[in-house]
Amino acid sequence: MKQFEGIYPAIITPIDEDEEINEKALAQVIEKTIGQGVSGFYVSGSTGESFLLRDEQRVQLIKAVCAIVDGRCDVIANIGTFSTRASIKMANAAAECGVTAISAVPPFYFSYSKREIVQYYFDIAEASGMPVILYNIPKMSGVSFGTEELVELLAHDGIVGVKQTTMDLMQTEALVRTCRDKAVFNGHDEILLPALSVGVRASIGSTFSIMADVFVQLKKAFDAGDMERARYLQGKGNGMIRTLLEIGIFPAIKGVLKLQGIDCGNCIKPFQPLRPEDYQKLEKALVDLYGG
Ligand code: HMN
Repeated sequence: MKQFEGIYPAIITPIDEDEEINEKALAQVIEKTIGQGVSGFYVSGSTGESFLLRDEQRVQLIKAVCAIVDGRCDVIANIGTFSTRASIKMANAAAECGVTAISAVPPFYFSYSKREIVQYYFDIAEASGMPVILYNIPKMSGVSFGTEELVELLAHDGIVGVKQTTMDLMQTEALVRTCRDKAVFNGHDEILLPALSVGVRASIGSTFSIMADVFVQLKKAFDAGDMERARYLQGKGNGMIRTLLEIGIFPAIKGVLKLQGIDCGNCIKPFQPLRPEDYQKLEKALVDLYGG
């Protein structure tokens, strides 16, 4: 079974003034982060504003990322949407684009039963034949998976891993220990070091688009047993994350990319453009992170 290891930016979706995908800026973000040593990309996720994109834009995005990456690293596409049938359609389209694996946010809004959610994942895995990575993000999806439920899902041959966007490290530790042949991804960048300490080997995160180098180095330091340096780097990254969260994580990430010379536009409305005072805070956070 494929081993996933390393840093995976949950990539933003650059857009122009008409809210259409800007593939040139997408390529710039991908090249910058590949140069910093990432292991792959998570595309069309929350950071990618997937639920604000039209279906054909999501497919365009996945196709563009696969073409730009061109086999140099992994591409994982979140294909989750509101119905099983629509998710399978998106999964098949992603497979045709050449993704390494698919991932799916649990179906939300209608408060489905656990039985319905489990079946949703089994149906996607079986119909698409693609390796599936579960997407555990209770804060945004409103779906709270219990540990036993995740273990049951991970026992399915087609389900190869889970992305843990949760602060529940006790659950993450249990999954790493119990599901040894499956990939458990950390999903909160601000706890990468604690997640590594419970045995996690890969991390998907939105802030890696702007500072992948910090987290690539952090993991290297951890692997080399240099905890002092790993803690230092986690602290550096967290300084920036604090500012991003204060401003609004997704618009703020696009703001930092603009300051770094890659104009990815604003986030799709109803997200609002950043204000001059937001840029001032981001400029300061960048100086604190990388120096002036
Ligand atoms: C995605 O689907 O885009 C991501 O994987 C989301 C990712 O897990 C981020 N989670 C949220 O934004 C809720 C984190 O990278 C997060 O932005 C970061 O840890 C700061 O809290």
